[in-house]
Amino acid sequence: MASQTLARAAERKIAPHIGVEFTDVDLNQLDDGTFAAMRDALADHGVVFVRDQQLTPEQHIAFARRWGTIDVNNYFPANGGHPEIAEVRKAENQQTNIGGGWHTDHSYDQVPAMGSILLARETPPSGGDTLFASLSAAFDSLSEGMKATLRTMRAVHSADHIYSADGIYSKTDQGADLKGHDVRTHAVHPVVIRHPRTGREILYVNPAFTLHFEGWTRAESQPLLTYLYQVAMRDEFQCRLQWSPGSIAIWDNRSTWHCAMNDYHGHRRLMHRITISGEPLN
Ligand SMILES: O=C(O)CCC(=O)C(=O)O
Ligand SMILES: [Fe+2]
Repeated sequence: MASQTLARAAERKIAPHIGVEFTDVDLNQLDDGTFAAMRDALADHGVVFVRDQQLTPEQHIAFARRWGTIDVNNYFPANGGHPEIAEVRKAENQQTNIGGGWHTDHSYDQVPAMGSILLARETPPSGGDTLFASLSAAFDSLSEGMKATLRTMRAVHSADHIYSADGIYSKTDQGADLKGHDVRTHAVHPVVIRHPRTGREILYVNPAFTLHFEGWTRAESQPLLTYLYQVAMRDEFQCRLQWSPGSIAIWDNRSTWHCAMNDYHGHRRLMHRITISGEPLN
């Protein structure tokens, strides 16, 4: 029998609660078995990281379509001829970055995105890492009393204070690049959701887009939200990705937060993001 050693994808956990890296894979030639393993790994670990990929924009889109329907972002500039690809960029002369505070994308939508596939095109000589946090591990760490209370609650989310004409970005040097100033968003989601694939419980509030608990004022909501955010931001629930051109991260928006470090002033960083549609949360 002819013997041939084929490169086989391997998985390596990045941190105890979140993140897995796939090695020995070419996303342009991903067989169905490895893709299924990647889908399972995403549900189990929240973020899948792959390095050294050579994807054209068309190949990036083709890979994204294997995960689901593409959700075109309202706010980020599109890449040239590809409306499916949002550019997340910071130039040498800009001070503000995109996603520089902890958040999960699209929680302000009625049906939030499943996740994103972020591909590094240009990276600074050092810095520009992205941190990810597991909101299922954070939820698991709470007391039974707190968990039971949170399971009865819902929270209100919006992006208007971030992206509208008088929102946070408009006051920064990213303002001119962003669009969708007139888009209005408002969504109410359970504070504790179940992951659609694993059934695992997830704390579903985030510092960027959650305004308050339903039926509570913002002032009443703030102390409990602040406490929950402090829990979720604990180092033990995080992993850190260090990018180079060709690195790709796929994250699950329901079970994770992310935060892009802004520690590379004077250098360019360009990422291509494709967002995948999700399903109603409950
Ligand atoms: O640039 C990054 O590392 C992440 C930016 C971000 O928040 C996003 O693409 O959703
Ligand atoms: Fe983001």
